[in-house]
This record gives sequence, C-alpha cells and structure tokens, in this order.
Amino acid sequence: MKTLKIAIQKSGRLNEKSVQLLKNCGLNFENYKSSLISQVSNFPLEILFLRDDDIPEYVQDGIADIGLVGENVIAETEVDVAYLQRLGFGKCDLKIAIPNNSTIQTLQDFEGKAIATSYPNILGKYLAQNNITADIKMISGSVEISPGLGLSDAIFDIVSTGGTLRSNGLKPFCDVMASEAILIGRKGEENNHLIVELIQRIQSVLRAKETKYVVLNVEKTNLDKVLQMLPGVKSPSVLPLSETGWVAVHSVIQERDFWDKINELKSLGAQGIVVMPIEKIIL
Ligand code: PRT
Ligand code: ZN
Repeated sequence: MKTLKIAIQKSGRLNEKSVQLLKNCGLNFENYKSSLISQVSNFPLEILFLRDDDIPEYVQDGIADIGLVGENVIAETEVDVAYLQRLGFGKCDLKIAIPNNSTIQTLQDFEGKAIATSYPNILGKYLAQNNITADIKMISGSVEISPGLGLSDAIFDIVSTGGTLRSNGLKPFCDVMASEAILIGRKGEENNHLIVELIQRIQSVLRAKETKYVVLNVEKTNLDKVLQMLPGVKSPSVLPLSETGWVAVHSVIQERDFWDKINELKSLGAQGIVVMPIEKIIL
C-alpha cells in the first residue's frame, strides 16, 4: 500500500473533531467543504469525506483502508471490520424512550408495541435477545416526534444530553448501547506500517489530551512528598533554583485529578505552579 485512504464524515457531528484529530497528528491538508477528497501533503494519506452511514461499508469493501465513525453506525450496518482505536469523542447512548404518560413499565410490555427508530438492526437484536416481538418502524429522521404523532408507542434513538427527549415529552426507558467515535480498518490489515504509524500518532495525541504539563517550585524539605504525588511519564525532573534550598519540579499529571493534586501541592508549599497543555506524548 503506497497511499492510505481514510474515510471521515463530510459534515455533521463528527466532522470537526475528526478533522482536528488528523491535524493534531501533524497532517497537513486542505479542508474545503466542497471537495470529497483531500490529499495530505506530508504523509501518504488521502482523506475521503463521506456520509457517516457509508463509512463502515467503504472500509469493509476496501474503497477506504480505514475510517472514522460512530460505533452505533458500525453496529447498525453489521459490517465485519477491525476496531483499531477508540477516540473518546462523539460519545452518546442509544436508548429506548417512552412518552412521559406511557403505561409501559417493563421490557415485556413492549410485546406487540410499535417502536420508531433509525437503528432497526441494533434494536431488532436487542429485542430478540430479550424474546420480545415488537413492530419496529424504520424512520430516517426526527424519530422523537413519532409518539406524539401517534405513529409509535416508543422510540429507540441516540441520546446525549436528554434535551431532545424532554422537549418532546419523552423519558428514557433503558440503555441499549453506548457509543463513541472509533477508528476502524479492514480485518487482517491491522499491521500495515502506514496504519500502525497513524495509530501511534493518534494515540500520542489522545494521551496528551488527558494530561497536563506542570512546573512548580518547592522547598527541598518538601520535595519527597511532592514527588510522591507526581509520577510523571517516567519520573519528574528536578532542577535546582538559584535560591538555595529550592528546586523546580517538572512533571505530567492526569487531567482528571488535576484540581485534587493542585490543592495538595499548594498545601505542601508549592509556588509558581504553571500548568500547560501538551500537544503529543510519544512513549
Ligand atoms: O450526514 P450524515 O449521515 O453523515 O450524518 P448524520 O446526520 O447521520 O449523523 P450526525 O452528524 O447527526 O451524527 C454523527 C454521529 O455522532 C452519530 O452517528 C453518533 O455516533 C454521534 N452522536 C453523538 C450523535 C449525538 N451525539 C446526538 N446527540 N448523533 C446524533 N445525536 C442526535 C440524536 O439523534 C437526537 O436527535 O441528537 C439528538 C439527541 O441529543 P440530546 O443532546 O438532545 O440528547
Ligand atoms: Zn448518517
């Protein structure tokens, strides 16, 4: 393979973050809204901009080598592809939801009921696993208005904040699947050197996103306690300051325990704490 082809969403919820991820990987390309293909100038990669629904099949059929798409779309299209990397964005849940005044109380109550959805395959499998036969009504958009119009007793759709459900008089009944954006490839091609290199770049960007670079000054007498709190990628760097008895500590900390650690560090007398974003972490 001389040039790798990646399929990403042309427009929609995943487009911006997909483009940003590739740019953060150091890839240079034009992102014209009108073009369907863009050539990366500093890596043998071609970007295909597609409807998200087409991406899993394009990858399975070899039109694209890899693709970036929501797990929900992969599951719905029932393709046989390799999951190469979870990407941590585009997170959502697929839920069954019912009108606020519905009499449905248990999953068994869905027997014979009509459920509107754009994801008939995922829902069909879930109902079959639970031995329920319902009338799945395939609707391609605005699924949430269907109970109000008397077209269905419930819906099965993507929920993120829950605002769309609430504003349509619906409430979640149960979670069926969690989803996020995933990098997929054809099975058997996972070891292609271009794919491996791109995944390494993506992982270095994802790792960096979860961490912050911290620099602080502390008295040597408290250094051991501070070092115990800051594991760093390997171990923190300690540099002497011109003021005797003081050192500067450089380290990397997880974004999620950022505030806990900053407060603890302050209580150990740490001063001049500087926290910086990290672009990439290459292990
Ligand atoms: O044009 P194309 O076919 O490419 O795009 P699309 O219109 O099919 O998909 P798009 O761009 O809406 O979503 C792309 C992907 O983003 C989905 O396949 C999911 O993997 C992911 N995603 C994450 C979401 C949401 N969050 C989301 N909230 N996709 C859709 N929604 C919709 C949902 O359908 C519902 O209408 O947002 C509404 C619910 O949101 P809340 O916040 O009100 O709960
Ligand atoms: Zn779509």
